[in-house]
Amino acid sequence: TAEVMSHVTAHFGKALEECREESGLSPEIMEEFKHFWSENFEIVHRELGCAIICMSNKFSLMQDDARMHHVNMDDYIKTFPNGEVLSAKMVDLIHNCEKQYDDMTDDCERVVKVAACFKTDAKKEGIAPEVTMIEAVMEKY
Ligand code: B8M
Repeated sequence: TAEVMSHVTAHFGKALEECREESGLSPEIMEEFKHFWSENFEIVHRELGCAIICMSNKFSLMQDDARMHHVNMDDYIKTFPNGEVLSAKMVDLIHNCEKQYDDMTDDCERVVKVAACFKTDAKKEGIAPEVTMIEAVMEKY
């Protein structure tokens, strides 16, 4: 659900500042990770892909090939309130997007494509949170 996704995003987003330097993601491109879900934020910058890889590695959510670690992602989502209602769906959506861009060899470029695909599909499925929902739970993490 969108409510669960707001928790996942609020927690995951905390790793952004630790990853700014190595990813080269400037605050001009993305000020806070909650804007990932903003209607007017376009997921197009290679630096955002690099940042997502760096952030995912903080929580062991990716394999060495910069693809999602299915078991760890499932476990991670389940650590949030009602996470068990979102985990399988989210892993499925992300994996489906990964398959569409599997031929891309630049990890950062590929991950930003996968992330954009995931945002579109999560909206279609009605599990994309509003930025205000993320703001409401950010203080918990
Ligand atoms: C990575 C889980 C964090 C969930 C927070 C919300 C949105 C972040 C989206 C990135 C999804 C892209 C997953 C990367 C898979 C790379 O193949």
